[in-house]
Amino acid sequence: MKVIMENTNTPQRIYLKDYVSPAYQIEHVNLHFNLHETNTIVTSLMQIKQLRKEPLVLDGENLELLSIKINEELVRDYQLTEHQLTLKNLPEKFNLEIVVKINPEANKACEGLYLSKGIFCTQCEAESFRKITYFLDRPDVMTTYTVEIEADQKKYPRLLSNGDCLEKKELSSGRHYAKWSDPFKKPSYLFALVAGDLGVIEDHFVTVSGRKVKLEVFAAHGKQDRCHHAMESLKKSMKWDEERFGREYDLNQFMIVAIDDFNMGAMENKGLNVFNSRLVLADQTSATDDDFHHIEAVVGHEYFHNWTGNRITCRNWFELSLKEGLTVFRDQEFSADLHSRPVERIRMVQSLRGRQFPEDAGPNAHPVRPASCLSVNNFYTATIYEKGAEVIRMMFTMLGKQGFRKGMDEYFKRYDGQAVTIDDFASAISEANKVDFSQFKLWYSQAGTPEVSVTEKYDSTNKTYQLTLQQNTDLTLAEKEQNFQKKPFQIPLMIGLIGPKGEDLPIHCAEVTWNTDEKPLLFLKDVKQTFTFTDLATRPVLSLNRQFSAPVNIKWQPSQSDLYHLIKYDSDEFNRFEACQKMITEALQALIHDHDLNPEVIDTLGFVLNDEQIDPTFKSLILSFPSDQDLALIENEIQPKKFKAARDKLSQEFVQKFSADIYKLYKKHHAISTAGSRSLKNRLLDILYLGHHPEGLRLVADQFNHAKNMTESFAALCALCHDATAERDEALEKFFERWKTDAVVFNKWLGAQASGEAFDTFEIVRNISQMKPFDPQNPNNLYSLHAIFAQNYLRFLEPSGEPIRWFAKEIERIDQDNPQVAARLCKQFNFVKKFPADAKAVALDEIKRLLSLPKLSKNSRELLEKV
Ligand code: HT7
Ligand code: ZN
Repeated sequence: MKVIMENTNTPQRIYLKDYVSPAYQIEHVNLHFNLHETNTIVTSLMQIKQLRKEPLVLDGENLELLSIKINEELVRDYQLTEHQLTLKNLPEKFNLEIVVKINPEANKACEGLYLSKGIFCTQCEAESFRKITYFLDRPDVMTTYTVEIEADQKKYPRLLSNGDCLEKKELSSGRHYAKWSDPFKKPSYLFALVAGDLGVIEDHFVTVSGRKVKLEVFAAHGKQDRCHHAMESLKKSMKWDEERFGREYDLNQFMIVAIDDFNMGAMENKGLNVFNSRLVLADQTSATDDDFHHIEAVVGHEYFHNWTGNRITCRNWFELSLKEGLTVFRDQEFSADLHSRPVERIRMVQSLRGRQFPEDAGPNAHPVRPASCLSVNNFYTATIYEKGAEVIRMMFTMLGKQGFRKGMDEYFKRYDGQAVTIDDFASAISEANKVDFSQFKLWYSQAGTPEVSVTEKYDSTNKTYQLTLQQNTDLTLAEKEQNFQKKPFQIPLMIGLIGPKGEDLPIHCAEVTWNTDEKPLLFLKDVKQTFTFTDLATRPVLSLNRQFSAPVNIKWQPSQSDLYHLIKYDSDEFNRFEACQKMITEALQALIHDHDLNPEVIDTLGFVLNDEQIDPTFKSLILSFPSDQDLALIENEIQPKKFKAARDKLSQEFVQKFSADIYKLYKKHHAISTAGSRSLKNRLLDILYLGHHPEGLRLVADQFNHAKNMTESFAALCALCHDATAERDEALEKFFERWKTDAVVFNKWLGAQASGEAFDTFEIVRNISQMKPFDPQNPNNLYSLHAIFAQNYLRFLEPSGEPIRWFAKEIERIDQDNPQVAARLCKQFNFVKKFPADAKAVALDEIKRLLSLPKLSKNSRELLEKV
């Protein structure tokens, strides 16, 4: 045996172009777990086939190697480094047995096998199976698994793994045993094990071919009553995937387990999804309407991975968007089919603009298929997920629903059971529809958000309207360094022309393409193109990029009257929302730069407020004001006080002019118990409170004190946190007493305070972080307090720099235990260049200090190095 120590301080950059297929295939693996909190023994027995005559290099981290056997013979000749085990001179086929010891209790990273509140659980994506045993821990090595688990029967009555349970038995000395088998080949990142004392609810689903599938949702004892919404969402997902994509579930059982300590939202392990408990547990008293909606979408997302991710997986992690972009698209369509399509589209775009556009404009901009990275864990970005979904949505828009389904059927037919690439996906979709995607695929390799500038010319004599579109996409920092030449994108823009009465005018234009859903599309392929529309007796008002058909920024300066025309009449709800947001944003920008507020803006808001045709959820969205993050994206400097003053002024003017209408509408919807009415009345409550309505504070306090559900109570609590009043303190105390022992709801108490505008917010946040029941290692607590506070620019960017210093110290502490969570907090520095001068100087110093720490994780290092 030879042990070689690597230098772990210089993480290696990896490149997509260096991909080499595996030299060995693992045909089957049997894993045996002897579970003990501090010393678990893992025995793996792999049947291996050699594909190329090369040494076998297995991945492994934080493992204590106990023994290696080849064909039952002890092996002494091997090389061991901190991250790899190498075996040489191997036969073409052999059985390899490896025994290792691991310590789940000491594992605080929530990766590999760890303990969460006394429950053994695993998280293997992306590269953490190697923290469980030595393995070819890469997604293109797909294997069948059998899993044997032994544990103390009293402490761990449930022993779960992937697939179907084959056997259960009692062992001596209070231990017991279970054996699971998963007949489908899968990559190691989809392996899962859970052992613990859990409550469960059970149900079943009969698939389209008549198979009965047992469904189980597991959670801590006493929480079963909060699992029903997740179960219903699962059944809806199974049915929807059969109907919309012809995908039937393949195993005899499907399990969801809720865990309190989890780095992300959920994980699609084959047949055994592990969820962050905040995305499972919900009832009217503990969860908001948004939580219910989010749970349904994430249960769907993880379930849909069974086909897009598990049956067909990624060849390597650069291709992550193959499964994530596609599965986000599928979960978005699920929500749109179940609820209101326009409302869902607005929510998607708000999320894209709030998370992905800033990423694409910042130091960590990368293409949907990145070319290189330091840490694979940093791939889990809004670009891979949300922009990836937008790219698929553009295919869907170009081909129409039918054409896209044809392409998806072809994809499943060609690649089931394989690890493939984004190119493979694109070829299945395009070849099934006989279209050429060669230019379109640039969306995968070029980063940045394209800007499309609009010029219009109407000729009343010839009754023609000319639309000239020009595209530009700034180079990212990385692209500038590589002298990258960007090519024009193929941009599908759904279009409408609106007449003087608000009617959609007929479209006559040779260059328009009609998709199979009869929607008119313009394809902008060159840098600049002019499109001519004929037979227009009057000048039309343009409605471009309807449904947000392409993820671009439209640079267009319509006249005020055209903008108001769109707000009032556009038949495309998304563009109606868009026009109203444009009006509000421009009004705020005027105020930020000390210009006057145009009174017509307030009148138009009043028109929207009183429009009885508008559905309440849509009304609450159309009346929403841009956040600090939205303004940071379009302003050169973040000016938190000015941003707040502008928003407050707009609310005040609105309340002054429409006080009675807003109040009346609030009261009306307060009496209706639907999610739509709650969302509108909560928006109006905010406007009344921030707009200084004389009854504002009383209304908020009353709503809190008499809340019938969490949606009402949480909205009121958040509003109260904007001022240091006695009402705030009372409400916080009451909420705390009610929920302090609830691991999920406690996060709401944290989040409300972290997002508060009150002057003492930082002091409160810092105090909470040092007091029980705040758990300084729990990811949800850290996201709810630290991450939310860092987005609260008004209080985070205080000129003293104290909040930033505290935050950086916390990153340093967290990074030692849980690099994934620390890296997520590091992203809050992405906009450091736009911070106000004092805060910027402190932040840059702190970033430098963090980078000088020799033990800083590669996750955090990669992100901070770029800012
Ligand atoms: N595919 C899952 C990603 C995920 C993950 C990745 C890295 C570290 C921890 C993680 N937990 C879950 C979730 C999904 O996108 O469906
Ligand atoms: Zn996913």
